[in-house]
This record gives sequence, structure tokens and C-alpha cells, in this order.
Amino acid sequence: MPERRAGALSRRDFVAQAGSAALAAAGAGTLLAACGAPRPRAPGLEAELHIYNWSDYIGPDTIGQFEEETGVTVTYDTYESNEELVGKLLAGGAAYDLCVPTSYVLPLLAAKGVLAPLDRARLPNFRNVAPLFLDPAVDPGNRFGVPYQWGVTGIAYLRSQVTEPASWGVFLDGTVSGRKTMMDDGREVLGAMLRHRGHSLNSTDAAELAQARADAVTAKGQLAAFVSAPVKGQLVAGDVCLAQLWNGDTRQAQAENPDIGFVVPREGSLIWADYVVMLAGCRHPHAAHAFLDFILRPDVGAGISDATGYGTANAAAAERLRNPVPYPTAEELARLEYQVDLGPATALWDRLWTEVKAA
Ligand code: N2P
Repeated sequence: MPERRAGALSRRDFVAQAGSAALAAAGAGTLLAACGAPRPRAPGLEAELHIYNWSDYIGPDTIGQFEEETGVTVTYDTYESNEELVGKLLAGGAAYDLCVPTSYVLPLLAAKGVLAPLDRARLPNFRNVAPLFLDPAVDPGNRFGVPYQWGVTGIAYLRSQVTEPASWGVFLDGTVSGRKTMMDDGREVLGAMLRHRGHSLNSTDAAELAQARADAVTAKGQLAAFVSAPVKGQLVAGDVCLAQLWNGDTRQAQAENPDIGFVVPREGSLIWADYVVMLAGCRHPHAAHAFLDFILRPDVGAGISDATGYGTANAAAAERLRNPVPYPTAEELARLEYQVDLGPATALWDRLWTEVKAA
């Protein structure tokens, strides 16, 4: 995806396409700043900051407000999967300061020396993080990551077109063939197929994975595409009526089309949390810390989660949400599973996913 400045993001991002008043205000602010006197830069901060984040995973005015308050110019790029993020980071040459991997990716990135430790003294607002996200196994002591948002994977569907899907089997049984999608993400697709057969979505068992690969190929024959967050526009338009999707992106689409429902299949699914990390070789560490402390503010954190539809890891922000995202009940949690780093089995998963994509 081409690099672009925050203003361009605001026009292109799905949240922005919703044409909200907040966006219009943010756009106007950016324009005024561009035409007016140069913004005074906050002391000690570098002039730039480079951020790499999931698409549709920030507030429409978050970046603009940070630029306004600090005088730092932000370059903001987006990706659609952890696979895309990790591929870019391990290939080197991606000069980002901050990015947002899912929890299971942190140990791999830390082991590869890709992450820079955070200076907690520069993050006074870290005290707002909810206890649930402190000291996670994937990042002892929160050395590298600021907990950002969490969510679950399920099935978004058009209530007027299909009955509520109870099982991942709807991707295999001919239901609305050609008008359904699964994510462009091997961990998500093979993980769903594993759960469908009653296995862990972290399986490293060769036979279970061979079945998941075969099921994913069967599903592929009925899908319009493997597509993640960008499917929202097709759901809103009614072109796609069944889509494997995350809860927050579904909420964004529901705001445009109330016919869209969301369900976690009975075989269970994925729950995840994402962390903002600073990269080794980060060229703008002061601006990076300033941004991290900015998004840890209750008002800013709430603005982000209200726009994305995801749960916030920020306890102070959670209290201010216009549309709170309740943490799953004990019963729901029993059906949900976090991903883990697959270690040496990662290569096998990558190969199977490549085969599914090529089938
Ligand atoms: C982005 C949301 C996703 C995060 N649109 C998945 N961990």
C-alpha cells in the first residue's frame, strides 16, 4: 500500500468514507494547519513520526489531533494482516517507528531483535491500562508493547439474506456460494477450520492441519475472495452476505447498514489483543513515546475505540465510550482462544496457507 500522509488516510479509510461530522472537522483542521502558520513543535520531539497500523484501526481525527498538539508530522501506512506486517518487518528496510502486532507475534519480533524497549518514564498515562493487559505472557513487564485494543473473530452476515449462521460449516456447505468471504489471513482461515473440526486454533498436529487445509480449499471454491477489513464495503452494499470478520470492523459496517449481524460460531473462535510497539532502529523515539502517551489518554483512547468498534485496553478510556464493548462473559470466553506463537510449526502453517491461496 502506498505511503500517505494522515490527511490522505482520512479520506481513504473506511471510517472516513462514513462521512462523519468528526471527520469533516478533522479534515478542516488539517487544512487550516496546512494553510496557516507552521505549528510550533513541542520541545524535544523529532519533526516526524512513521506509523504502520491495521486499516480502520484508529479514530478519524487521532492523527490530526496529535499533529496539531505536537507539531510532529505523521506518515501513516496500513496493513491487513499480521503476515503482511511480519513479512515487511523481517524483510528490513521498513523505516517505521511504531506498529501494532497481535499479541502472539510479539515473542517472534522480540526474538528477532526487531523491537525497542519502551521508556516507561516517558509514558505517565500507562497507568490507565486495564489490569487484564498488564504483564502479559507474550511481553513480560510490558517491556515492548502498549496494550491497544482487543476483539474477537466471528461471522458477519446480512440478516435479510441468510439465517443466523451457527457454525463455521457455512463456509463449506454451499450456503450463498459466491457471496461469502473469509479473511486474507492464514491464521484466521486455518484457525477457523481447525475449530470447526473441534481442534485448537493453535494446532501443530500434521493430520489436523492437513484436514484444515483441505477444508480451506473446499471453502475457497465457494468464496468470492479471501479479504479482511476491506470486505466492509461489500457487506454494506449487499454484494457479500456472509463474511468471516472481526467484531469491531463489523460494528463499523453496521453503522452503515443495520441489516448486518454478527455471531461467534458454536465451535468457538479467536479472541485477540493488539499492542503498539516501537521498532529497533526507530529514528523518532521521542515523538514515538509522545504518541504512545497521547493514545493512552482517556479521551483519545475512547475516541479511537468509538471509531473502530473494538474494546479498549485502557480502563480510563473504557469508562468514556459512547458505545461500550463489553468484555466477553465467562461462557463466551470458554469458547474463545488466544493465538500463540507456533514456533517451528510456523513454517508448516505458512506452507499450507500458500497452498490454499494457490489452489
Ligand atoms: C483492523 C482490525 C484488526 C485487528 N481493522 C486484528 N487483530
